[in-house]
Amino acid sequence: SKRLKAQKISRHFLIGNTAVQLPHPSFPDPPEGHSKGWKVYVRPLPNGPDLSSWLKKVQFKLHHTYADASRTIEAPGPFEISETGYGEFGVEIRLYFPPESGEKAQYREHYLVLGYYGSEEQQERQRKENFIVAERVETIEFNEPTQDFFKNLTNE
Ligand code: SLL
Repeated sequence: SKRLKAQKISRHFLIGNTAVQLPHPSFPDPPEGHSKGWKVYVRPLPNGPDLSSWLKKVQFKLHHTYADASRTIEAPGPFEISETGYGEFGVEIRLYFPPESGEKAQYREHYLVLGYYGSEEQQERQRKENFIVAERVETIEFNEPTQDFFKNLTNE
């Protein structure tokens, strides 16, 4: 459909990972040598609206040491991958938008954080809770959105 010349619409969301030290009940029977369990994700902000009004699918590309390194999650998600492993690496993330948007896929990267980080206090808490969160707020901008896409975005 027609593009709205004077419009620009942006959306905020989270990209990040959580991680735990194995053994852990959420990751039963990990492969030999895997010391961490983790999730990498694209998520709404806390209490924010669902992403599926503008996000059609997400492709996560993992390190080549993983079987099926390319993992795709379709809307409505949850747009996340749960895995175990032994090392950190950059996850390539491709965001795909609905066909009526006429938007090309967008690329992001998230470098997995599997070790304790931050201040002494923060690291102490991560160790005690056996839980790490490393996430950031991302913004996406749709310039001159199509009429149809704009309608979906503003009806969410
Ligand atoms: C490192 N540069 O050596 C990194 C590479 C590789 C991560 C990390 C397990 C894969 C699998 C895995 O954790 N690969 O066994 O399926 O720190």
